[in-house]
Amino acid sequence: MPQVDLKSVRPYGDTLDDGKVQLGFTLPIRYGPEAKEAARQLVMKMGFEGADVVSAHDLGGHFTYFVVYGKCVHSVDVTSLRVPKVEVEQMDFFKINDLVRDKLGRKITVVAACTGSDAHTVGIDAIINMKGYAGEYGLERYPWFRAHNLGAQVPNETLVAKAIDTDADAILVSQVVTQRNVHIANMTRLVDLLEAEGIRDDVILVAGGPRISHELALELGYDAGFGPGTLPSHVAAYIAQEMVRKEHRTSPDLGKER
Ligand code: B12
Repeated sequence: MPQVDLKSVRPYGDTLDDGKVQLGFTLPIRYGPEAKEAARQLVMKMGFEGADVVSAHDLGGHFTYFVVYGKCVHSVDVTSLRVPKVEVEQMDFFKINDLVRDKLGRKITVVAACTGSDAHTVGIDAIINMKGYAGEYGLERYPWFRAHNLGAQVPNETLVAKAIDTDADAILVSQVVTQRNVHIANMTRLVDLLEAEGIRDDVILVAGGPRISHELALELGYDAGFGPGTLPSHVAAYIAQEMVRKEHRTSPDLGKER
């Protein structure tokens, strides 16, 4: 392993600290020498040194796609970073179910949906559906979870009504489309509705999607946010552990001997 200075980390191209990066982007101009020069100049203006257009593809009409190499002159102090992340002990399917059985002694009910105008269900299905994702079962397969997946384009009102109807412990929201910050408005509206119903503090509120971070979720009044690459067990472990924490807060004796 190379000796990395964590106080000054730069991109690694061919050698440590050479700062080399690769950028890919499209310009709305016709393919040709001028287009390549435009891409090169743009990358220099971004602050990279030694910009080199290594590939330019005619996309047809007035569009050209570029791959440009450049040297980044900046570095980052990794030791100073504090990134909010979901605090959870990673557990597998079996340990999670054992925890719920032993410490709660009842099933955890979750309701999930892809809300608003968003129709991208693949992400929430990956977490909830029986067949699961990336070699893991989804929450429907967990014997100590009761999972309701409401699907795509679910109005916030419908999700809240289902949560009340099922006496849900957790609400899981997927937001994939972020154009014009539609996800912010949509996620905020859900919190408002839960507060209006007086049940915000009764549920664990979880958001997820490719552009959702834990930090954003916290800012919007959620308990946790999960981004790309999330596995069902990450979510199940978080909900199970949070449920146990909650139960202990409200009745300290509960679950100890079970
Ligand atoms: C498949 C797809 C579609 C399909 C969706 C089919 C379906 N049933 O889901 C169809 C063709 C319908 C579609 C339509 C559109 N799409 Co589309 N689509 C995609 C695509 C190619 C893949 C998304 C996907 O399935 N990813 C795989 C899953 C497994 O990943 P994931 O969603 O990130 O989920 C993981 C995590 O994020 C997390 N997670 C997700 N949700 C949740 C929820 C919880 C609670 C938790 C804990 C975790 C969690 O866990 C998952 C597993 O790890 C993406 C581009 C891309 N490559 O990502 C564009 C993309 C998402 N689509 C996009 C757009 C713009 C659209 C349209 C608006 C296009 C149009 N003009 O009509 C429409 C909108 C339709 C609508 N009303 O929502 C944009 C969104 C841009 C943006 N930032 O807003 C993308 C990024 C494409 C792009 N580069 O422009 N799309």
